[in-house]
Amino acid sequence: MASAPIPKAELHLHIEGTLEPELAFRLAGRNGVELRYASAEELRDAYSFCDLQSFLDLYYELMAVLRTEDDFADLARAYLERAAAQGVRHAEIFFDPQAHTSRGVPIGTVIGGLARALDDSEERYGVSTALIMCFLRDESAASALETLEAATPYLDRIIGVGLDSAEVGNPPEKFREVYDRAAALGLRRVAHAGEEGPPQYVTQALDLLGVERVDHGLRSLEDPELVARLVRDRIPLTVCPLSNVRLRAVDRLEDHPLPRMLAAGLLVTVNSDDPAYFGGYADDNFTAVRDALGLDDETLRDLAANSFRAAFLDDARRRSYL
Ligand code: ES4
Ligand code: ZN
Repeated sequence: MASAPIPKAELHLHIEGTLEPELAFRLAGRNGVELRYASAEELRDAYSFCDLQSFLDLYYELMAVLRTEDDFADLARAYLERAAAQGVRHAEIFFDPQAHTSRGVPIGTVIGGLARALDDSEERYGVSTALIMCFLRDESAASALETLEAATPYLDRIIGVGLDSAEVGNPPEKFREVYDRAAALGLRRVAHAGEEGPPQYVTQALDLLGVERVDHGLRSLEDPELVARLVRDRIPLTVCPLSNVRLRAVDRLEDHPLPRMLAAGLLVTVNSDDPAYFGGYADDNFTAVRDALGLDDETLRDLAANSFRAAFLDDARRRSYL
């Protein structure tokens, strides 16, 4: 029998990216939403992407099936159950409120449904959780600010803010004011940067948005001064290996820069991003990099320990996981 998956924290996970085709069809049926695919199998066959945008187009299209609190609770429960089976003990979960409010789904429905699933997650699945609200960077800063204001009644449910969607042409500086406001509200700050965008976007996220963690950050490797800074300041990078291959940021898993990142002394974690679309959940990513890159057990243990080091946990809890 295979050994139990190594205990880990998941720090880069879009809850909308955990929508499996079968659940998409079940929710479509329940809500009377038409999908332009005949079956879950046909939909799964469409999961072939050439870049970030080609994925985002399908990702946003399928969100049409998410309409009620029950839908968001069912989505999150399905994820948490899978995460637990993959050794995840703590999950910091991204969600994209604007992708729902723009379709007429109130932010309270989104957060209320997710919160219902997260509330009994420790008891049911043994997974502690936190929610990170992401702004869509291809929408305006004004829309992000409105979203932040709309979320104020729910801030006790949200640990921090993030920045996702189409990166190139939407630099961090666009959201400086939004992040200042988030900081004033006591929220933690992270941002996707250096996935498809240049290393300057990583630097901007640090300097202008005050992020404590960088999501992806792969292209940081092109700037040695930036790497030195990330190492010195112990800024975690939440790397998503299967995502990087599926979205063609990296040609083959065998060529993934993860070993170079570790050798440089970066605080790297391994995560699943949008696991329903990219072919694997948290431990699937660990297993894939182990096999493709020949990582030894000690390196895998370091990666898992990094996930708890990089998590927004209080020290007592962090110690209990490490
Ligand atoms: C995303 Cl892989 C990725 N990159 C940027 N934004 C996203 N939203 C969901 N997945
Ligand atoms: Zn992501």
